[in-house]
Amino acid sequence: MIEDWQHFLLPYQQAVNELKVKLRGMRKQYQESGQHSPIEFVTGRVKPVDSIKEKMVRRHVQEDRLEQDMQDIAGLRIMCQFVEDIYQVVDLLRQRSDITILEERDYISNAKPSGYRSYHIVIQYPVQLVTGEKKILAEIQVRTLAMNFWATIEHSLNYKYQGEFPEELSARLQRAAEAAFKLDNEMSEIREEIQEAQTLFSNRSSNSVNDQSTPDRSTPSEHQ
Ligand code: 0O2
Ligand code: 0O2
Repeated sequence: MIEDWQHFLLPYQQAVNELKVKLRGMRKQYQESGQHSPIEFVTGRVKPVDSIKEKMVRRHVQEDRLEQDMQDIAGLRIMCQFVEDIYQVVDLLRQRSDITILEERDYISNAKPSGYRSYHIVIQYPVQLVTGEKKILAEIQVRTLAMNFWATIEHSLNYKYQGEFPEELSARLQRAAEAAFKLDNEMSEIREEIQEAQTLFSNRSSNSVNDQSTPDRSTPSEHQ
């Protein structure tokens, strides 16, 4: 019986915090080198205790098997602009020496019956505790902004209907998921043009920031 959930979840929180920094660092590196970043933004969370308990009942997970059998207590989400970026991110993750990939689930080419699309990766990640190293499981979901929009909406509706959608709503959601995927494919078609425009735009923005931050040396500073 887990009596102190906060204590149990501490390494998971540490893993989420560390992985957020690392994944956001990858985006920074692309930005610094003036390249398109396959990572648009990163979020992360530790599963709330109530959701853990609910999933334990739904998936018949015993408390003493929680660490091995519940893969998403630590959850990271990577949002991308284009479907191609998702596969680039997955490749980048495969090359990292600080994580071990245990499982990959491609719900992009194999959408779930609900219409849900994302690429799921289950990893093993070592956190350094004062008591020593602890390897924990974490789930990374990689998806486009359009997939994220759909999943966020569907998740809230799911909460309202407890998974028992009226047929009409369920059909509409499936159509919406296909429309979102069509949007992703349309954007992929003009990806090069979009990226070129974004590079121009970000160079212009950083130049104007530099212009503003460089003091005019011909006038004495107010602080002198
Ligand atoms: P910025 O400058 O806002 O981009 P934390 O770990 O404290 O940074 P927190 O509160 O735990 O973040 O939240 P979470 O859910 O992990 O991540 C929130 C981050 O995702 C924030 O970035 C949001 O800006 C970013 N985000 C959320 N939705 C969107 C979106 O639709 N588009 C974009 N581009 N970013 C989004 P930061 O790092 O706090 O900084
Ligand atoms: P949360 O934290 O509320 O998002 P299971 O959880 O039993 O359905 P399994 O096999 O453990 O499935 O893992 P799976 O299906 O690879 O991934 C589960 C997670 O993917 C879910 O977590 C959701 O985050 C997301 N997901 C999967 N299917 C759907 C879907 O149809 N709609 C939406 N919106 N998200 C989905 P949880 O447990 O729901 O937790």
